[in-house]
Amino acid sequence: MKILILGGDGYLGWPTAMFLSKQGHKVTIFDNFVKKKIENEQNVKPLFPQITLRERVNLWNKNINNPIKFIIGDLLNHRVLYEVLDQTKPETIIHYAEQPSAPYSMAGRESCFFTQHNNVMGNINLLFAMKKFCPDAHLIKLGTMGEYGTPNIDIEEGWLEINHKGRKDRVLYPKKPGSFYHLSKVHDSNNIEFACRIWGFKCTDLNQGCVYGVDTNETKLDEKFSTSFHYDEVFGTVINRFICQSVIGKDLTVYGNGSQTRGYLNIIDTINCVNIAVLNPPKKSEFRVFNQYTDVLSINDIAGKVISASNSIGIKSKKTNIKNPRTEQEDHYYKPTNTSLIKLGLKPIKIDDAILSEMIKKVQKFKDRILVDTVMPNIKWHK
Ligand code: USQ
Repeated sequence: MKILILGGDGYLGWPTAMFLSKQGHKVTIFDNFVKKKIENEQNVKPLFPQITLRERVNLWNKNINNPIKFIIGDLLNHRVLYEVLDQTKPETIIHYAEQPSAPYSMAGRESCFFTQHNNVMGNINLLFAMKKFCPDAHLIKLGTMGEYGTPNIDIEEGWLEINHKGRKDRVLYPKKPGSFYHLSKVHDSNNIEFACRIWGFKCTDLNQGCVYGVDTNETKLDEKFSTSFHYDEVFGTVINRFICQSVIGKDLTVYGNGSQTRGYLNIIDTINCVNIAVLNPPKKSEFRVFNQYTDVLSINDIAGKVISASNSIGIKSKKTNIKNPRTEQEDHYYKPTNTSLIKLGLKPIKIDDAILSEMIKKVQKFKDRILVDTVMPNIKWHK
């Protein structure tokens, strides 16, 4: 299959590119390195040393018959995008190319504007490019469980059957996101659903939980294939942050009372889920939503598991409750569903001591690279 991966340099994009290339697909990566620019701006950096994407691709291509292609470009530049879609005529497009940090989007007007402009307009350029050059391609879009927020009713997979004044309809599930970043993904979902309904596109919106993990089968092949793993307050997701905090002997930063509950998944399952979507495209005109997580846990549960895994390998670790820098519900109802991917064959990887200990051991090797100043949260939701 000809597969275009937008945002192929990132935490998820790069391992996905290697995995799909190994399956024999013709993979093209498109990336503008904007995350690297924000890293410099915010003075944060990935934990594992990384060679450049060009070097990584060249190294990967040495041992593979179907070389990964790599194009530098920005989704906001529609001319470049048109050219890429015209030339590659992808059958599947995997869209990761968005600013992924909730805190960054809440840091101020400029970073909020950048997040929404980059994410929403980039996605619109993509929809128009697809309409012109590959309207039958399957768009797989990385959305987020954070689009739903924490409603006081069960969370369905994207759609809700409603019965109103005696009549029934199926509507997009009402969204209550918790940051301008999560909100940008709600706008994307609305725009993509519109493109399916009006232009007959077929799309899968993957509403993903918080991802954790240091490695995939492909990153393990060579340290030079490491992915962009973050632990800082800007790009680090909570489990990855707690692991690094434990390794450097800092208390785990539980925001507020720690009852906040979210869906989580291992980085290997991100790839498994994307692969399932690739192999099982939706029908024409279908806007299909999968809730993509494998565990549902509170922050206190997570902290407890990281502490227990740390103890099991001789690291003494503890948590501390700090004033929540975010405006979010701490005690809330949370009952999402995630049956679609499991029905299609996903065998969930569950968070356990072994997985967390393995992460801790890998992080320990690079602990001297951890920038201690970037660990505590400075960005506040309301200032
Ligand atoms: N949290 C802590 N301590 C920390 C960091 C976070 O208690 O040191 C708490 C937050 O308050 C929040 C939860 O952990 O309640 C998750 O925070 P996060 O930073 O791991 O994740 P979030 O900012 O919500 O966004 C991340 C990804 C995003 C993805 C989303 C899935 O950055 O791309 O879409 O997870 S979800 O959380 O379901 O929206």
